[in-house]
Amino acid sequence: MDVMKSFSLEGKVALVTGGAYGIGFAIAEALALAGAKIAFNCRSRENLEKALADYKAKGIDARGYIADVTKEDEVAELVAKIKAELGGVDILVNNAGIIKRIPMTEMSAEDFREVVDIDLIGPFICAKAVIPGMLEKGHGKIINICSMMSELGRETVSAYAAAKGGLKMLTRNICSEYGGANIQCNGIGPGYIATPQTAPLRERQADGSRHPFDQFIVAKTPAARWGTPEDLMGPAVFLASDASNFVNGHILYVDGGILAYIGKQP
Ligand code: NAP
Ligand code: GCO
Repeated sequence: MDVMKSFSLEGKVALVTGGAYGIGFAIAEALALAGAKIAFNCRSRENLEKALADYKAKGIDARGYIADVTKEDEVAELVAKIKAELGGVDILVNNAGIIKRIPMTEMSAEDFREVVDIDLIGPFICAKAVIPGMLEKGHGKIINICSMMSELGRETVSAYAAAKGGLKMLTRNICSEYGGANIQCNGIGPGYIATPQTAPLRERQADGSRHPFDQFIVAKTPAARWGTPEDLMGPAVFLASDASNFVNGHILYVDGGILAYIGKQP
């Protein structure tokens, strides 16, 4: 077996939802570097246009589409357009996601539903849209971007934790339901990554000091740093490639060791 060739994505078509910036952009870049053709979607035309320029600047001929992952008709049209322009989706990365940091007793059911809608129902809708094509092809890779909150809770993120915990189990269920058709569905559980989504947790205080949460996370992470989207590139190529054909239903935590560590004695 040519082990290094098993990591190649030549001839494959990858859809990265929410791939306009942040983690999704880095994962899409990694899959492109491994040979895949890249499609991504987001809701904002401004984000799309800037992302297309950013991909082009990296020499990546990515196709961008406006589509909301919570809208079944938009996702169906997205998958059809990709098939017409690039070919059927071989690799789906369910990356699009939001967070709302609100104490549960102050959070409206509407806010809770919006987070679950995007972070859990969206991945269901997108997986449901691409699996038929994967069944026709006889192979497929689905990578769900989970979270520390697939395993742990913390104050103010009840909806997000519920969604990401559910996404872990959706990952295992897709594995269970379609593993026999040579479709592998795994998760990546990023630790605390420096992206726009976590910017509020890293903002400098009025006196110029580091945000208390920033200090907490660095102390709680054995690697003693925030992760970067680039830390997720290698794991994503592994789970998108033939190198992981016997890995299914697994959540690969890329967290600098935070989940393994009880924390330093104060
Ligand atoms: P981000 O910087 O906020 O980017 C989120 C992306 O998703 C944007 O491109 C956004 O574009 C898109 N998006 C949001 N809602 C969408 C929808 N309904 N339909 C289509 N696209 C949508 O987030 P990130 O930090 O890169 O995180 C990406 C994923 O990793 C999320 O699932 C997040 O929960 C997860 N994660 C993040 C961290 C972290 O520390 N950053 C750690 C663990 C897991 P538009 O707004 O234009 O749609
Ligand atoms: C938070 C953070 C986390 C990260 C990530 C950790 O408010 O705790 O936003 O939820 O985004 O999910 O893995």
